[in-house]
Amino acid sequence: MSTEALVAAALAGDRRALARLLSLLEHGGPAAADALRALYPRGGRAHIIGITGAAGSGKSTLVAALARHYRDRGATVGVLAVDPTSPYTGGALLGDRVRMQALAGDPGVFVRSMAAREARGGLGPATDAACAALDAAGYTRILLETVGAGQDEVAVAGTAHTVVVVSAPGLGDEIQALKAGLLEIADVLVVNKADRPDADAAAAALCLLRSLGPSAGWEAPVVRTCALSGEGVAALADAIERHRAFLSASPDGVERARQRARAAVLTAARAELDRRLEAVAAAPVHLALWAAVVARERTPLDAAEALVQAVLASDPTGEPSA
Ligand SMILES: Nc1nc2c(ncn2[C@@H]2O[C@H](COP(=O)(O)OP(=O)(O)OP(=O)(O)O)[C@@H](O)[C@H]2O)c(=O)[nH]1
Ligand SMILES: [Mg+2]
Repeated sequence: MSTEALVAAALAGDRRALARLLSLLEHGGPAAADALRALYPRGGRAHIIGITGAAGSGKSTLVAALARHYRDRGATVGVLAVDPTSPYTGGALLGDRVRMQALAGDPGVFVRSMAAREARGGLGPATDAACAALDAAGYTRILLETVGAGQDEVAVAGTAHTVVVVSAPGLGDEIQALKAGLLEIADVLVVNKADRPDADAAAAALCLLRSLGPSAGWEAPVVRTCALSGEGVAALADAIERHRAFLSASPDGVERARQRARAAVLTAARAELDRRLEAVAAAPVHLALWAAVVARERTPLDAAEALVQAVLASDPTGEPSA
């Protein structure tokens, strides 16, 4: 099937074509670029919701619960689980198998895991491309789960319209979140596992931490959820919708769109530069360069400069130009 036909089939609702399209986008290269060119003008309607936070806080369970909630209200849902280390498989994809099984076979839900090895935070050009594909295919809510907490997780703000930072009582997450800069990117703060006795204390701690930060414009609400029972999930969805409304009605939304675009372009540019750098470095002509560094005739920094010059002189396929 040609790329054009694949895109057409995916947009017409063929799920297997969509799955193949996502693989093609993940793989990258000229076919992916062609596909994305066809997809991009068709998107812009989906609301992308980043779900991030500490490992084990219940992100996957919450994603499943949110997906169910959106389905009950007639919205179509795309789910992207991004794990930089271990690709999930089928049933193990989301924490709550039962909930996801209830969604399996529902044509209004499309679940995909991505083993985005290439980028910080597990997010890369392939993630942006996958969002664009799900968006163009008509999924109106895209849930993007990133794994673990850490500095890299901040990258989700470059892709998502609304960032939900999930913590749970007893994990010491409030402090961890602050350290990792997650508090700064949070549009909605969730204390999940609200069925636990120390949930109130965790929520109070988060409210306190939030009050220490800047509060111009949007102040992230703190929502308590129990993803297992579904309690609080409607309130979370409400908070997300309020943030969506806020974005569409304020200059912050315009600025944020610009920042997202910038992040997407820089992410893609970095990946492309890296690809071309690797291609150029693989040319035998550079063996002399490594040898010069071994012989201490050149510093790695000076050799790097020579390599950068070679990249700049190369054509986009990565071949050094004659
Ligand atoms: N008590 C309680 N347990 C929960 C709740 N939500 C999730 N869990 C449990 O917490 C554990 C971790 O849930 P996951 O949804 O896999 O958490 P996660 O944040 O996606 O985990 P990673 O993706 O590994 O970082 C599972 O055993 C869930 O059943 C909740 O609201 N209450
Ligand atoms: Mg998970």
